[in-house]
Amino acid sequence: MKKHITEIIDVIKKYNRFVITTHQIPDGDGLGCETAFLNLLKQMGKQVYVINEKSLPEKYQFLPGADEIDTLKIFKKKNFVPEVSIVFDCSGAERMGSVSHIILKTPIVINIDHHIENENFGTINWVSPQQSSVGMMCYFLISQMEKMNKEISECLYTSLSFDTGSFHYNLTDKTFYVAAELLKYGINPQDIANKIYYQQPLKITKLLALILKTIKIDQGLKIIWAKVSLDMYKKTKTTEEDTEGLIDILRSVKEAEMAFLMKERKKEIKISIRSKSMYNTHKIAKHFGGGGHPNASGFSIYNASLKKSEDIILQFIREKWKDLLI
Ligand SMILES: [Mn+2]
Repeated sequence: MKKHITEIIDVIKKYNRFVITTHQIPDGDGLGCETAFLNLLKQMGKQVYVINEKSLPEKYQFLPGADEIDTLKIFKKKNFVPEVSIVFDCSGAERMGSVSHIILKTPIVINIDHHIENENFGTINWVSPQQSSVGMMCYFLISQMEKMNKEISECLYTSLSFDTGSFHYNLTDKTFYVAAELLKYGINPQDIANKIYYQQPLKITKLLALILKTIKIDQGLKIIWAKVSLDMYKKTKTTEEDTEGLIDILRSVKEAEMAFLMKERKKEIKISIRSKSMYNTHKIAKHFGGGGHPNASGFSIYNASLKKSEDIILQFIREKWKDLLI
């Protein structure tokens, strides 16, 4: 870890023009890291842009610097030629979406991630699967530089909170150590939790109502699942980004040890899986070419309907459930 941190700090000090990104559908961990680095690099007088494939989910607008996050379309008009790119929370380059075309062209690509299956697509690859969030890694780096401040702390606390399901899982003594260190900068953890978890626009609850109608459960295997169709997004004026976190409502069911949510895309079904302590979701995701962590993973099935995908997944789980236990 020390070697990577020193190497990355050297690059940050040496160069001046940076771009930052995370995975296509940005989440609290990725956005927290992006805004933390935006604040860090600006504080150091560097030129920096954050580019994401998809627009910012409304509830993350509170992050310091969030209003400066560009979509690819806006960034392209800027004629900015970056020297260094920094990619957070992406196991593979394709996870960035079309932003990857800009990122991979930069002379130096810094890949900072905590997914075990990371493909090391960067020129510097700092991959640390034992860390509960990439935000943790950013904390170690930025505190080493002695550049921590209240804004950065707020961003990184958001990463920690998001990737631990509001401090419910992926927890070690280090997670609480970093959280405690972050609080020293005067942030308000209750206020941040309210912003992340209790600022859901009504349309999302309406989407949830439609999703909940599709719930099915396998009582024997303790697995619950539900579906989201393109039609449901249309009816509620929502998009896939608005499904973030909804799967936790499925996981919260007493009778379930594992939950999956199937999201229809054009020619693709995107599946998110979450578990409590019985199942390792990563083993399922890996079988289908996806990735993640023991309690939270994702994968896609291509050119199949929601129904067909449901059959494929259930058949696999019912056959292999013994191998999937933690
Ligand atoms: Mn993450």
